[in-house]
Amino acid sequence: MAEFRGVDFYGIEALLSEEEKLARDSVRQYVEDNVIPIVDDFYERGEFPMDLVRPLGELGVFGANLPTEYGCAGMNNVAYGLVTQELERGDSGIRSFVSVQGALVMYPIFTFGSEEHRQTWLPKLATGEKIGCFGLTEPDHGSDPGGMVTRARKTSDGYVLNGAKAWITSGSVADVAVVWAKDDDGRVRGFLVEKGTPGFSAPEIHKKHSLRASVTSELFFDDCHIPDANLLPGSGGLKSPLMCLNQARYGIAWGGIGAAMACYDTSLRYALGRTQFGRPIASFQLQQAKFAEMLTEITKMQLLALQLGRLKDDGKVTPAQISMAKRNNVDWALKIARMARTILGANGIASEYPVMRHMNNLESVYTYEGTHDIHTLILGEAATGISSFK
Ligand code: TGC
Ligand code: FAD
Repeated sequence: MAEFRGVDFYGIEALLSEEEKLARDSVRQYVEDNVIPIVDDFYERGEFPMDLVRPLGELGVFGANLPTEYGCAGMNNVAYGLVTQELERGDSGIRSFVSVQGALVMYPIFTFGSEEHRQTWLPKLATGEKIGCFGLTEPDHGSDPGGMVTRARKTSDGYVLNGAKAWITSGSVADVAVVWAKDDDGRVRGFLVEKGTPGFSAPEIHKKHSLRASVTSELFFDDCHIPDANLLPGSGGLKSPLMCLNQARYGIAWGGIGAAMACYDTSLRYALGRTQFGRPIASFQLQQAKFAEMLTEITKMQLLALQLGRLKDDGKVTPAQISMAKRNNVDWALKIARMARTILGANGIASEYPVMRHMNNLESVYTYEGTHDIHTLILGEAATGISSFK
């Protein structure tokens, strides 16, 4: 099969710097050689490919937009976005692992941690020697994390955590969990909970139809004692975890482009090669309408993500702007995956092609990091000035 060259209908390539293209191309090649050939088997078995973690660390994708002084790649946000795009062209589960490690574990340690936290954790998380997870969602509090019931009770030398978190990516394989809990004053604080801490367990959730090449877990805290030193001192209020979500949602907005490109590319090659009624199915107007729609929407997704990245690099991006890109790009990635699946006919459900795997994965991506509905309401508030949550 010919090499994947990306989708660039609007000459967006010319808007990228050499460094940005280099970051994208090196990850694209890595994914082509090392992720795509194996990921479907892992997906079928319901396993995360752990052997990819250290090589991904060597590639510099973990916390890639954090500073080099902590062992990170120090990329700008556009380059980082292009990295997540290429990872998700492979599989949303691989991109999820990288998003959690960088945006949801390294970012809060960098932003709310002490200098000792940064020195201890960031270099090891950057190489993949250590793995992290992020516990915000609870069994009874998903879209409404402010209602969380996990508590951190102060003791003479630390805190005692009690509660549970649900649907936590990488939970069972993590060396450290960034856990959000309310203190005695009802204020949300972030804690580093290390694997093996008495009272802490992280059983894996099995039997998923989506993100099968990703570990998803519950986290339980049963009188789990956390030393004072493991409080993230700069954290305070629900705003702290929501700031982390901005970082992850940003990467997801780009990731959606990667999954959409994979589905577009697969279905176009298929339609050009598949003959019915004596002609390639790509020649039929009904199928051409699908390609016109896919190409247009991928181009819009790219423009949205690129300008979002430029705003982020200029320090001007707002959470609502990130919501718009996450909402739009994941929604369209899912629609494009469904369209691509129809073009492949019966082969669309076969694991020989990546389309249905992407489609199933995107159902999770549509829900996590703020559901499509929640981002609709965030944008509704940005437009009207009226919050529907209060
Ligand atoms: P609200 O009163 O609006 O806000 C509380 C405080 O936070 C501030 N704020 C933000 N700050 C930074 N970034 C944002 N995006 C922010 N959104 C709000 C806000 O200004 C306020 O600050 P202050 O100083 O006044 O205290 O909070 P609310 O309780 O009304 O909730 C608002 C809502 C619904 C938008 C929010 O809670 C929300 O986003 N819900 C969705 C939850 C969610 O996205 N969870 C994701 C869990 S992690 C995950 O899914 C990982 S997937 C992993 C993978 O990639 O594999
Ligand atoms: P609910 O909040 O119960 O929502 C159910 C439905 O109600 C949705 O359609 C929603 O849009 C709708 N709804 C809710 N509130 C409103 C409203 N005000 N108005 C209109 N409709 C509304 N969380 C983490 O903390 N860390 C992780 O690493 C993580 N990884 C995940 C991995 C996977 C594979 C999945 C599926 C989820 C993960 N999550 C993680 C959890 C994810 O963030 C939540 O699933 C998500 O925030 C939605 O919460 P919920 O599932 O409880 O749905």
